[in-house]
Amino acid sequence: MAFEMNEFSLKGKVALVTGASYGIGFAIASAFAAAGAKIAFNDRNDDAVQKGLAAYKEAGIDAKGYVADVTDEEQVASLIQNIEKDLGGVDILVNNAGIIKRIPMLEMSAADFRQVIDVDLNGPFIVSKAVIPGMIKKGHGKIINICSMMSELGRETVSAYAAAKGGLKMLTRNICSEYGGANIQCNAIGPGYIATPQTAPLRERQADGSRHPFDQFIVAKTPAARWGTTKDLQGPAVFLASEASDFVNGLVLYVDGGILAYIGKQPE
Ligand code: NAP
Ligand code: GCO
Repeated sequence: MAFEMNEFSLKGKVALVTGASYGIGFAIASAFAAAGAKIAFNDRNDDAVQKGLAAYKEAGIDAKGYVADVTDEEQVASLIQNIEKDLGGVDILVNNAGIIKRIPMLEMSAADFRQVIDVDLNGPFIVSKAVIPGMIKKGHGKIINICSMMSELGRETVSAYAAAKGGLKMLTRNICSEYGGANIQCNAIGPGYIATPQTAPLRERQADGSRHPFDQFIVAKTPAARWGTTKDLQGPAVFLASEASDFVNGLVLYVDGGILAYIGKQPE
């Protein structure tokens, strides 16, 4: 059986990447554009969408940007209708929009906990639910959920985020289970520690110019001995969006420089 490189092509596919004005979402959407896809993204306010549109334009990408909050079912319904009108039905969805609140559990309010679950878990449910009927009609679809190290591991201060990302791993498997028969592949990417605005507080230089202790901890805990870049996520995302992965379903592909394989540095 001959293998053809165009199995990785996304030519003519319509891809929606949520929360993709910058950061991981922007990098994934840019890779999809390079592979031939038409790009739609949303963000919660017009300012972020305009900044995103300028960034895509600078990168030579003709993306469409929309204001929509992923936690709001009505806004998401109009988002999907507008994309259908402007570009066609969504073939590829990346549930990327996410937030984190780093607060020790005993100091965290139930309202803060709920808000993280709302964006990071209810959001992917709402957006997936809005695109799956169109994918069933088309006879194919790809959904990629952006999970985390915290889909597998806990740490101090991120109880809500870990609960949401652990839940998102199971939502991934459930969408695969429920709609795999309709030729929809739902997989996830579990990024390791990636240098973006979300993780900037963990990399801030100390007053004496030395590296943040968490920054040093992550480099020591990562066999690749570095933070990930948004570029590291591009190839895996294109693979999971393309026909090359048509029999891969319900998987979390960890792109973490080896963190999950490693017990940690031995004592000297
Ligand atoms: P980021 O830099 O904070 O970007 C997140 C994006 O989501 C922003 O554009 C943000 O918009 C948008 N967003 C937040 N809430 C939204 C909502 N309710 N509706 C629509 N858009 C919303 O984060 P990132 O580091 O690129 O992370 C992207 C995804 O990867 C997140 O799901 C994150 O949890 C996950 N992740 C990140 C890392 C990492 O190390 N960076 C590792 C693993 C997983 P605003 O600008 O308006 O806030
Ligand atoms: C944290 C981080 C993480 C990462 C990422 C790891 O405070 O521990 O922000 O949660 O962003 O999700 O995969």
